[in-house]
Amino acid sequence: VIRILGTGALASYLGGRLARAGVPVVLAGSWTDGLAALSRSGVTVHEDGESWTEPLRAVGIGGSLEPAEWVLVLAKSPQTPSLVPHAHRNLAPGGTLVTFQNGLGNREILQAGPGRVLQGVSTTGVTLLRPGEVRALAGTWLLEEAPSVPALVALFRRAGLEAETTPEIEVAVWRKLAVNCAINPLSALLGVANGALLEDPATRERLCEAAREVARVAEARGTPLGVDPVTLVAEVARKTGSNRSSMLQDLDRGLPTEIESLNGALVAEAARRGVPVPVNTSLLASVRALERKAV
Ligand code: KPL
Repeated sequence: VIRILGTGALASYLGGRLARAGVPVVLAGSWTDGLAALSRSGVTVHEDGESWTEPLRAVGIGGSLEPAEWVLVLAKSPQTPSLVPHAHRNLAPGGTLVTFQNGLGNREILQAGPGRVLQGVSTTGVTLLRPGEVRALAGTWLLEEAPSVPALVALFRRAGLEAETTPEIEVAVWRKLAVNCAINPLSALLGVANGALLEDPATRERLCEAAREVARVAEARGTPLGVDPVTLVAEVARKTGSNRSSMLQDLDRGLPTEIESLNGALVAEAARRGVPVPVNTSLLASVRALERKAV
């Protein structure tokens, strides 16, 4: 059994794809509206001009959970500390946890429990239209190399997802960080979908400079991105153009954002390495201010 912790956009999408391929999967979460909608009507996915609905098992995270070989953590970063006991509870012998969360530090927090924790990275852009209903723009699912991981990759592929292992998961984490530190706060501050960030020249320059700063910090800590950060961020913004970033979706719903594990963690790491990151510092301050207003 695969257990997914989370009932938001990415969790609903991944759960739906796996369930549709006949993979036994159960979502566990604490968002009552999400749980109710998924249990009542399953998940509805709009993707590639098609729409489909798939029944999905969704349970309260505090309830009785059957043993799972895989526990995939897809909840938002602010929830990670409170998820630790649930994440490790009823992990089958030899079972593994994988975090697909954005930002830095989630893996380390999850490692406070007894089970093995691996890092994953997903570049899929999913918008939650309403509880249990999402619109998805497919991306890749990268997983850290470990002996049991090819089995999970095979299940993802059976579900039609583009999945693979990588020996350089840290590089993947930092590439994704460059994307998220640039797209997420800017889209949240301006209230626009990802693609709109490329349209106005001044905004585009801030987007690109935010990504360049992350690349400089990555370089300073010995995990160079190995790709041009500007090309990377522009490509993701274009490919996920109609998606509202997860940070914008969080603000829309009055939820705390992932700003601390994204730009917050980046600014802290930059300070340790002596790398100036003025754009990220300013984005961090602005989103914190917006959060104080909204939450
Ligand atoms: O990861 C994302 C997010 O919104 O958190 C991107 C890739 C930017 C898609 O919106």
